[in-house]
Amino acid sequence: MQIITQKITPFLDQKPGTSGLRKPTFHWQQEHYTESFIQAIFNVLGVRGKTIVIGGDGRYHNDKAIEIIIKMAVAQKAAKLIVAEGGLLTTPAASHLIRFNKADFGIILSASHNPGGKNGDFGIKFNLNAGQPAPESVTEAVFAASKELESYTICETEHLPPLRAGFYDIEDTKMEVVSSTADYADLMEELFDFDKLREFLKTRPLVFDAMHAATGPYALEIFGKRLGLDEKYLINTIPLPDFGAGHPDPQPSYAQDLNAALEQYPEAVLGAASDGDGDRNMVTGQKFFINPCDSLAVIAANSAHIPCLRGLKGIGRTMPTSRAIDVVAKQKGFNCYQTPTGWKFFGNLLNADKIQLCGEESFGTSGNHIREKDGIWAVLCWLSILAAENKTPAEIMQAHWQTYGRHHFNRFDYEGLDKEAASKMITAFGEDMAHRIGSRFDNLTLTHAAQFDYTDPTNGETSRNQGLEIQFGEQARIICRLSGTDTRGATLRIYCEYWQQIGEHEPHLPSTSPTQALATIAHNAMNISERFDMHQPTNIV
Ligand code: VG1
Ligand code: CO
Repeated sequence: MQIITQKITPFLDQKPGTSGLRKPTFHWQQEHYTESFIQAIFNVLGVRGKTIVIGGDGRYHNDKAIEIIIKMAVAQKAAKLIVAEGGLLTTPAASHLIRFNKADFGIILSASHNPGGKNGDFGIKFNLNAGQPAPESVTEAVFAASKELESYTICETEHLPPLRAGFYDIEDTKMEVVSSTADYADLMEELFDFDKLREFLKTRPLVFDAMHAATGPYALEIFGKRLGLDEKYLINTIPLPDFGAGHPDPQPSYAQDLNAALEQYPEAVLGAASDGDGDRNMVTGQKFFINPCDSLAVIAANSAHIPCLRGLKGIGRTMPTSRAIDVVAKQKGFNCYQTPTGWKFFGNLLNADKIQLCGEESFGTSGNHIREKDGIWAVLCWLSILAAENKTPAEIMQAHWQTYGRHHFNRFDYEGLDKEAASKMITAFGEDMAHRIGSRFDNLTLTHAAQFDYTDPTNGETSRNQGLEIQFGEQARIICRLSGTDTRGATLRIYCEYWQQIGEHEPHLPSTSPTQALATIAHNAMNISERFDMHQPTNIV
């Protein structure tokens, strides 16, 4: 097998964002581009003698990228490659495989919920040996390495083994192709009471939309085979390179198929969907959407019903995620940590056993069984709660709000902005608000306005400027930050949270959303209409 060292002119734009490096697919298809990023990862994490997990969400360019990684790892004498069958692996399953096999690191091919295909996006993330997404110090080192890269090393061969389960030798490197679903499904079976859930699903089925993404085979294995759910309730389970031309983003705007299935099967009590790489989850009752912040709070409040969460001591949420879970933590005596956006910030807290449950407003929830968010795990948590409480999701939510109050929450996204202009606008807004502490806005008093800086309590590493946080005491918050996952122009995210006490005598919800009033304050204060000629957000979640 011939080994080639290919000289290149370094690429200067391989800076990982919130979750790996994401770019339009055609960008990755440039000559040497994918190879450059892989070499930068290898240069930082090492490759000779290492064990590496490889898999992806099946989107267009998945196969090509896997082929490149295998050829480069073999040329650079990796000891062992653990590759998913067909190259298909969800992000949570990848995290598990790394831990289960004590691998040195993993490379996950995914742009998550971004659309795929030739005209969509592709991405690469890399996770360390506890299964956690590389922290900022490592992603920064990879970026630095990529900017100085002068060559990469790869072997030339037309004869790689097929991605079918089995053991293979390629030169000095061992390659094991593993079932992508079996180990993960076994883990879920250890964490939950499958007998109880099987019984429950007999009369109160779940409808699950895999959105033609990586979770399809897992849903069939876990909900179908192991929990006995009729497969008619599992929709869009065939992974497709372009997700069936859909948007594999589990949120109300893309829930048409799920809603139609829930209507078709009125006996279903829970609806759920997951994203391209299976780490996100949306849960819903019949005509009753559950906000991810509420979902996290409900899971914490009902952790006694969830076998793997018994003994919960600490929880984590990202800063923009609503404080609904803080109220639960306070009442139940759990420690509560607030981290910047992105799962990578939970890794050290989980490793240090400071938290056993964590989540993000962006439909991410997980525990300490792995180091990634986990869509199917969250659905199994909800099924466990429903099976124990014998209530509908709407009844569970209502009861929760009565006990803890309700944190209304919405995210208002403005897409396609000029990055520098948007960034300056947030800074100016922050400075203006900081001068107005104590002022009244409608019936709210401004108490705090500053960028969120985070110091990791396990190692003292600091991450600055992680979003502008504007507080109106315990009552409300507005948070502004720019997305770190977009691939075409900047996206401004405005997160609004408003707490409402729901007494026994006022169980009905207000007809208008109080978060809209907060969004209007931010929109007007930043003068978005004039500055960007945008009179309303592109999307409200
Ligand atoms: C978004 C979400 C963030 C999430 C990240 C990766 O990042 O807001 O909460 O961790 O996506 O999720 P940003 O920077 O665009 O706001 V995934 O499922 O796309 O890996
Ligand atoms: Co994802």
